[in-house]
Amino acid sequence: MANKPILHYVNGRGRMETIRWLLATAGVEFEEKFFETKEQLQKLKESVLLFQQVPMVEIDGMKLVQTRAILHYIAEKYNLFGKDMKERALINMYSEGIMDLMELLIVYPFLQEEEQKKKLTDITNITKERYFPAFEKVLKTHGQNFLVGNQLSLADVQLFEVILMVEERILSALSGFPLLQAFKTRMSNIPTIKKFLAPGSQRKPIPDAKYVEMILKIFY
Ligand code: GSN
Repeated sequence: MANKPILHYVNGRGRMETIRWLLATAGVEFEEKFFETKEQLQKLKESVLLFQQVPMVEIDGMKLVQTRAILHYIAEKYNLFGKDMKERALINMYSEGIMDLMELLIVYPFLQEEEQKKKLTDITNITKERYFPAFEKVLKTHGQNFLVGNQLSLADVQLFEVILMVEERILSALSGFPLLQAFKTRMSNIPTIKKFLAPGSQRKPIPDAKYVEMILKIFY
């Protein structure tokens, strides 16, 4: 049997969390190697990180860096990347939009308290006026269960992840988006996703002050 992928990152969400989500959804078991100090990261940089950056995933004999490259490889390998070029273009387009929104939520915990207040208003507005209406419209237009080709893809996994991320910060974010609410319920009921959502999985918790401190200590 092939070796399990090994994920090299800190013990927190950051840019690795979507990779965890994708593997978990595909039903792929993975190992994690966490670094906790600047020195441990430095060692990795000097040995295996092509651009001296994480996330890094050891998979199928490769040491892959660059989040998108990793996501695309896993999506392709596990049939979560559409069935032709056009479907892939749509999946990439949706995925990039979701990542733009995700980036705002990833950065949010690192802001000062005053900045956070303003940023939360910005995130609320952009979510409710740009991103959620866009995906509600996609689902409405084709009337299917998933974003592309009536089949689960990378874009669905990311949309589901970002919905949960937004709801952690803005409780009523999905109100007024009935198709996204139904999408969320459908996704939650996929057995591999259900398992990842359950306590004890490799899913990482919402970033707290301790996480922020750890990241600042290691990376800065
Ligand atoms: O998407 C990617 O994987 C890259 N385009 C960016 C990765 C990145 O910025 N990694 C940072 C940590 S922030 N999130 O994981 C990193 O490894 N910084 C160390 C450094 O010296 O640049």
